[in-house]
Amino acid sequence: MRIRQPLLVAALAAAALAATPAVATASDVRGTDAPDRSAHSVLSTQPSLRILAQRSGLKVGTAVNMDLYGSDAAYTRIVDQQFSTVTPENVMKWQLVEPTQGTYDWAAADRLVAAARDNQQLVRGHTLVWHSQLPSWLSTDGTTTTFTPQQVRDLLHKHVVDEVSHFRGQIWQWDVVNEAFNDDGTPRQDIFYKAYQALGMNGLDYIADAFRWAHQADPHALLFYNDYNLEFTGAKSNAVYAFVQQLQAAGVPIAGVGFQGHLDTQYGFPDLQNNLQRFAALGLKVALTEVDVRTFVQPDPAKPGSYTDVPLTPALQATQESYWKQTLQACLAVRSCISYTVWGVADSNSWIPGVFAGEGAALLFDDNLQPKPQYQDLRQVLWTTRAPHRG
Ligand code: 9MR
Repeated sequence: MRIRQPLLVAALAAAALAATPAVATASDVRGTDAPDRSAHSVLSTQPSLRILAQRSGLKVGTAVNMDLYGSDAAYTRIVDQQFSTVTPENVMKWQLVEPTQGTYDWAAADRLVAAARDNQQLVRGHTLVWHSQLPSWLSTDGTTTTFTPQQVRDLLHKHVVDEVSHFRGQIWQWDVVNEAFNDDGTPRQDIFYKAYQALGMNGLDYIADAFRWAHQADPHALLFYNDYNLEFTGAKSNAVYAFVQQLQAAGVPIAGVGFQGHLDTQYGFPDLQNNLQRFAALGLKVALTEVDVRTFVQPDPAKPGSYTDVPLTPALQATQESYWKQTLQACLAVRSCISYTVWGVADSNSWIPGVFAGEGAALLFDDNLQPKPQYQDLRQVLWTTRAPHRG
């Protein structure tokens, strides 16, 4: 599936960028006066992220919340208009597709895949094997299960084959295995690792199995290993770097590595481009798969104990914008970086406030689905960066 490139796109983009402010003002973005969610004047008059990204061949994506997609018109319009690839935020996870053992529910995921086809978007399948969001009949904590090791291996095989077969031919990239390593570089001791060890194998052999099974079920899908904190050079990034070389040496059909990109202004900007580059130098594709940039936000005076999605200081807002620009610039600079996906549309639907108290404002659109300066920053980067074209 390729997005057709209208001949006039570049000229239109230039004209529209010139005619509009490069960066929205704070009042454009966070105006509290009865926001009009229907108008979207900025969005409808400026070339979208997906149009601007055509210059480099980069796909720009978002995670999609299927409780909102199709029911919230403004949300749906942004997903359809701005992005050339979509990732289901939750609805392809094992817990959601097989809530009862042996009974599949593909409805929500099918709806997203169909919408993506209508909108000429590619789909990142997320995620086949993960210690979290497992169905409760299999494991309630990711580390213990009532099934025997051989049963776990058989269940994993069935799950991977059934899910990949169901979506065969419709998925561009699959996150086959997600977050298998700890920050110190050791393997995560989840039910899969423990089952394989108990069977007398290397605990990490479940990963090679999952890639091979997925490849048999859909030979054309690009199969990815996906994780967080790979952006920073350190124990985890080094461990994954060594491990994917073992997979390659063993002939495992791994096509790429996904760098989630959940950044926080308090930790400094990572050595991202070098890390993307060193994985790419192994002959792998790379992708930014879950980008968001959180920061400390202002308390909500109306609700004690709650927070707004307004950064605590203008300096933090500026740091966020700098991080957003740098993530995209790093991806654009590496020809094998084939997609750049943000983890959600608006601050109001982000996972961040639920997990990091006092932090938020992590996405490109505000609580009223109005574009933030970060959104304009990405457009500016796409327009001004000379990047190698990716096929
Ligand atoms: O954004 C997802 C959120 O809605 C879920 O509640 C959460 C469950 O752990 O998963 C979130 O997405 C995660 C992604 O699937 C894998 N990388 C980390 C993401 C944030 O937790």
